[in-house]
Amino acid sequence: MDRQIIHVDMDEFFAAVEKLDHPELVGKPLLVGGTVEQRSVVATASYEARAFGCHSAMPMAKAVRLCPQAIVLPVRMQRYAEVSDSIFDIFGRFSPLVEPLSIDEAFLDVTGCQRLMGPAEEIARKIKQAIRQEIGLTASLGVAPNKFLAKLASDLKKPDGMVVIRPADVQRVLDELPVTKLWGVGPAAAKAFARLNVRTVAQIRRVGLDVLKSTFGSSGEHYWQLAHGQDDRPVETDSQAKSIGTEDTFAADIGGIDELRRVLLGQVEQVGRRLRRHGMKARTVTLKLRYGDFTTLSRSQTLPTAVNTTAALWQAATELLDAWAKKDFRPLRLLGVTASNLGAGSGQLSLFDQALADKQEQLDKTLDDIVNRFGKKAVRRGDAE
Ligand code: TTP
Ligand code: MG
Repeated sequence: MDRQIIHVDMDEFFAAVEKLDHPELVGKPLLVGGTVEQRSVVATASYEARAFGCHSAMPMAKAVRLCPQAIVLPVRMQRYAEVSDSIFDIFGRFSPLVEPLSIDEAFLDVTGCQRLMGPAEEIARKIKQAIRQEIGLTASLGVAPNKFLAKLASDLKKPDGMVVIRPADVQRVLDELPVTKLWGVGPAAAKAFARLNVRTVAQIRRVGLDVLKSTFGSSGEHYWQLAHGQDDRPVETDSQAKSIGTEDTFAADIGGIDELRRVLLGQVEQVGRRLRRHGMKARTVTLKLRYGDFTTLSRSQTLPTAVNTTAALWQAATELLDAWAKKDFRPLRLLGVTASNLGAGSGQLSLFDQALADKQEQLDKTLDDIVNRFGKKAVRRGDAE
C-alpha cells in the first residue's frame, strides 16, 4: 500500500500567536523580532507586512524602511513554545508517528491510521479543523506518498491551504518546479544546474542520471530520485530515535563566536524540549561543525548522569563549543547539536537537576533576548528542505 504522509506548517507562526493574544493586531502588518536599535533581524513578518517585501531573516532596519507603518513586536519564545506544544498534542491524537521539524512544522505518517480514521485527506482536514477550533490558528497542510512531496504540497497554497498530491499527479506537479525546490539543492547546486542549462525539474529528468552523477557525485542519484518524486525516508519520531538533534546551514559562513553561541542555544532549547516531551534524558551531547570547505568535525562529551533540561544540555554544548573555538576556530557553514545515549527519565528531579532547573527560568529569558536579536534561525534548517 502507498504510504500516506502529511506535512503541517503553521502560517506566519510567531505573528499568528501575537494576533491570537492581541486581537487588535489582526489585519495589521507585523514584524516580530528585535528592534532596529538592537541591529536585529525579522523572525517573521505577518502576511500583511510580506506584501511590502518584508520577510524572515531580513534586517529589521530594512523591513521597517519597506513598511514604515508595521508594528514591531518582540519575540516571546516561551509563549510560542507553549502553543507549539498544544499543536503537537493535536498531532499525537491522529498518529503515533509524528516527526517534529521545527517549532511550527511536522511530518505525520498516517498510513496505518486510515482504517480507524478514514483516508489521509480526511485526517488532514480534521487536523486543520482541530488547530483552528481548539487553538484559533491556521495551518497549511500537504498530503502525499512521501515526505519530500508532502512538504512541497503544504507550501503550494499557503496560507490556510491544503494540497493533496496523488501518485498520478506527481509528475505534473514536479515538472514545472524550479530545481531549487528540491530537497538539498542549495545555491551551489543551483549554479551547477544552471551550467547544465537545467532550471526545472522536468529538465533534470531529461539530462539523465549519468550526467547528474558525473556532476554531483552521490547527490546526483538523490536529485534523480527526487525529480521522479521518489523519497524513501521514513517519518522518524523522537521516541523511536536513537538520538535527537538539529542542525542549521547558514546563508553565509558565521565567523563570530557570539553568533554561533546564539544559534547553538536555540538548537539546544529545541532538543531539550523534544527530550522532555517524550520523558527522555540523554547522556551524550555532540556538536557537528562544518567549515566553508565542507570539512566536518564532531565533538562530543558523555555526562555522569542523563539530563534533559535546557540548562544542563547548554552547559555541555557550550563547553564543547568553547573547547573547539580555543583550538580550531574557523568560520562555520553548519552547526548542529545532537543528544544521544537516550533513556527514560526517572520523572524525579535529582538535586543536580533541580539546581539546573532553577537556572532554567533565567535561561529562558536569555533565549528570548537572543531570538529577539537574531531570529530563531537567521539561517535555515539543515534537514528536509
Ligand atoms: P516558518 O514556518 O518558516 O515561517 P512562518 O510560520 O512565520 O510563515 P509561513 O506562513 O511562511 O510558514 O517559520 C516558523 C517560525 O520560525 C516563524 O514564525 C519565526 C521563526 N523563524 C525565525 O525566527 N527565523 C527565520 O529565519 C525563520 C525562517 C523562521
Ligand atoms: Mg510556518
